[in-house]
Amino acid sequence: MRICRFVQRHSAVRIGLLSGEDAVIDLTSAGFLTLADLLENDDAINRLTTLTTEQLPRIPLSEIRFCAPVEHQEVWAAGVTYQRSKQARMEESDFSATAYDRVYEAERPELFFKSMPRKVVAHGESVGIRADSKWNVPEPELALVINSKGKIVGHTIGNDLSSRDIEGENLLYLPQAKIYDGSCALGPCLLLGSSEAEVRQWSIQIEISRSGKSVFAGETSLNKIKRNFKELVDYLFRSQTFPNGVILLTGTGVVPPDQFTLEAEDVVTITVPEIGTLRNAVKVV
Ligand code: DO4
Ligand code: MG
Repeated sequence: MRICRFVQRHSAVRIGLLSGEDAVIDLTSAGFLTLADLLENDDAINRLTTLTTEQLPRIPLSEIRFCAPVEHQEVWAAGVTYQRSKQARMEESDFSATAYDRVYEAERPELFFKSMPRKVVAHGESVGIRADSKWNVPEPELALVINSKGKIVGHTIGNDLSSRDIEGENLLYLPQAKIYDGSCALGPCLLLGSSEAEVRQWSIQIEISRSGKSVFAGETSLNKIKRNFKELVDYLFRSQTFPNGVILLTGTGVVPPDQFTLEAEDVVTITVPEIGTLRNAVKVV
């Protein structure tokens, strides 16, 4: 079941159930007013599973705009969870190489704050690259959707945009490399109910195009994530509560070549076939 937040023309934000590849069923008239209703409440999910949708409005996707699939959840991210990410970070900085090497092997994962919900960019909106950075990259990542009880209730697609020169200059600059306007995109929807074993059989793909031509494409299996999802969630919830739930990006396993940097008007397309496609143009912020 894939659910989303959307607007139709000037409507208020509504909750939708994606139907096939071309339409959304408006769940608002069936009493589903927020994502939180569904994520926090097993009964609501059961109700959704048995819902008869024939009487509900069915709207073509061409008539809606997706909103980011977050309401009040903070967004956090795990780092250096793939061998490829560890290798790329060690190459980007002599200064920080040992830190990345150590955290990959350490018991405690790297977890960092990524975004306030109101700053998250939706499918179809523009993501940002920093004006004071010369080396900006997208990071295509699986995102875990976790409710306030620490249960993984869904998955979505994330882009953890990063400034690699700022990150590489000094590890203490990590928040500036990772958090700025437009640096986090999520969407287009949430897929409810898949187990970790199922998700690990999927892959995540990225394509970056410039003036209509592909300038980078890559793909990785989600099974290459070194740590299991429960371990990441357990660490995130240590000494910390999330009354509205939380989204956790699980790290990147696809890194463009070192000469590559994003430019304004590039288009970044990230796909997990089982979830959908998150596409965003790039602007300088
Ligand atoms: O510490 C660097 C960030 C790592 C990261 O974002 C990733 O591996 O995806
Ligand atoms: Mg990342």
